[in-house]
Amino acid sequence: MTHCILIGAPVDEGQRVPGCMMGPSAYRVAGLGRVLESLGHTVEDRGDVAPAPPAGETHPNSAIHHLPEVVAWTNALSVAGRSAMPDGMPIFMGGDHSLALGTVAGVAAHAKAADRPLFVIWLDAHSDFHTPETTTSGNLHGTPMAYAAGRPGFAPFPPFPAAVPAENICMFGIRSVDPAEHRMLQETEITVNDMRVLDERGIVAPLREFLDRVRAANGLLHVSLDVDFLDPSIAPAVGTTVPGGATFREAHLVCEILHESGLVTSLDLVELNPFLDDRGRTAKLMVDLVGSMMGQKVFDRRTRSF
Ligand code: HAR
Ligand code: MN
Ligand code: MN
Ligand code: MN
Repeated sequence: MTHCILIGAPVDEGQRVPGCMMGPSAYRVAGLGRVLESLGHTVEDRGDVAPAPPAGETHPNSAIHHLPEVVAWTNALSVAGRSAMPDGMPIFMGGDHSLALGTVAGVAAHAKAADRPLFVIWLDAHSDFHTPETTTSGNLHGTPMAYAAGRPGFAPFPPFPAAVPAENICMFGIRSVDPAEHRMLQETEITVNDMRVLDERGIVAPLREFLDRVRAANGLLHVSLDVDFLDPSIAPAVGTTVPGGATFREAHLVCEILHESGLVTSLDLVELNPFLDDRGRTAKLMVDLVGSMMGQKVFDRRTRSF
């Protein structure tokens, strides 16, 4: 039984397709809390985080937009994440992926204080490994993984509390990487399980390899689940669809194995844009995936329900 702490992060400023601000409401409407309770967990909804007024930070890269807003979200979500960690498992309901600048920072600050290593699983079509200096789109949702890995070039943001070592980062589902990200990723030991790896090896072996390392190190494990990890045919409600994503069963299998591991300590749900959804189906799928990650079985022998 886990104490699940729902934290709304209606961040919309890290990209240019309005609607992610409706994400937290969509997760509540789709029954995220009810599903968690039905699995025997306790649920505390802390409402939506409210950032301080933006402070006016600037950056020489003129492509960047909404920098002060994203810095304000980063500060507020870092505080919310750090203070939730000792109480249970925070589930951050996004909001675009720039929210992870704050959530991973907060979780990393907690890990540092608890003297435990932090590991990150990034389930995404994108590597989100730009820095504010390298982004050409100016969309800061393309940067959180580089921030967490301690890449230089994040000057307008607060210093990252304790960089996540490259060996502790594992990406799945990757199929859209910009040239600058590709160059920087090649300099690191980050495990990039792109779709080719999943096609060839399947998702189980690479995931279990990583989870074994988390367990051996007694690590904390943050999972960041981007809607565009999923194939757009099953998850249309996202501003940056990329064909060739994870199937329904691949995604559930990842979540089921994560549950079995017992290792997940915090979770981001990001990039859901309910305005683009088809009668709530993407929101419902994301809620079902969280259900699998928290113990829902395909066939549960106890309840004999499918
Ligand atoms: N790499 C591209 C950019 O920086 C696309 C980033 C898209 N990121 C997300 N989250 N949708 O993964 O613009
Ligand atoms: Mn605006
Ligand atoms: Mn992303
Ligand atoms: Mn993405």
